[in-house]
Amino acid sequence: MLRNLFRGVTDLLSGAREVSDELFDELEEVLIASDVGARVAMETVDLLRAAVREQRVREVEAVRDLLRAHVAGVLDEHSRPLVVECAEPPLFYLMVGVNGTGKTTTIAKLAARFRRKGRRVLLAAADTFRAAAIDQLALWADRAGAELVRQQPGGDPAAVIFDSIRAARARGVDVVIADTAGRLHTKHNLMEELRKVDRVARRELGRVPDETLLVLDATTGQNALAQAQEFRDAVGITGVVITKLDGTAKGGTVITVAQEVRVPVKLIGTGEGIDDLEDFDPQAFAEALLP
Ligand SMILES: Nc1nc2c(ncn2[C@@H]2O[C@H](COP(=O)(O)OP(=O)(O)OP(=O)(O)O)[C@@H](O)[C@H]2O)c(=O)[nH]1
Ligand SMILES: [Mg+2]
Repeated sequence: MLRNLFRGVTDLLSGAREVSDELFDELEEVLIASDVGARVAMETVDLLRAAVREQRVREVEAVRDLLRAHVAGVLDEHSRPLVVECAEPPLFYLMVGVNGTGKTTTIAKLAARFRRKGRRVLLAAADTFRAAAIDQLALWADRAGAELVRQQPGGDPAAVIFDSIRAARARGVDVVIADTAGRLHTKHNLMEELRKVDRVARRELGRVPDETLLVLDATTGQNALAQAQEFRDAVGITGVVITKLDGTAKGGTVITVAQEVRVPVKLIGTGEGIDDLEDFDPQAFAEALLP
């Protein structure tokens, strides 16, 4: 499923014959081309140079092993598993992100996963911006066997959240997953609306959401970092979902987000189907990047 995520890097390292200064310069370039942020790429290569000097490494293969271990360490540092239990149900997830990153699809995948474990799931259609968005969620709710709370298009998203939590308690639902409208992280009024959604959720739950997951599209590259910083500052995200990792050669976004935003990557999306969701495993991901 995860193939060629770091094609530029693996091509360089399998083509090179010797460990040289040029190799490190080229490595920095291909890391950046694979969407590792410039600063992270520079720091990574500096660390590698130092390790190679210290350990008197001569084989390109060993450089690749060092890089893989370093990446696994970076990804592991802030890693934390998805919260799937809570003392006072419903477990509550809020999904946020810019337009088209895969929020609604990821919700469907999560709902299906909880349903497979026999949990009762309710989806909150708090993307009230477009009628089609509500219908899309309703369709997924049907397919996944989840319940749905919706209001009229154009309604107040915070009111949908309020209704959803109340309905979940009344019906004995285990998990509520709230969809929100895609919004540009630079649009102040929309970020303000999201803060209100978050406030209402906290008030109704009597705690912060168990997960506020920022959904990032792996193919958007360096912009993912700016998105992560803005959403983190606005609503305090607990984890990141990186979607569309199938068929991209730019897996570097994952490293940049992990190192610069210091929020754990919790899930990865590997396709458009309802089963194409995996828990993020730092070691396995590092191996997929640098097989
Ligand atoms: N290849 C691939 N496509 C995905 C993945 N996740 C979502 N998509 C596709 O991305 C497109 C957008 O997905 P949505 O779930 O509607 O995205 P959204 O964030 O809810 O979009 P808005 O509600 O408009 O902000 C759809 O065509 C999905 O099938 C993934 O992991 N891999
Ligand atoms: Mg959506």
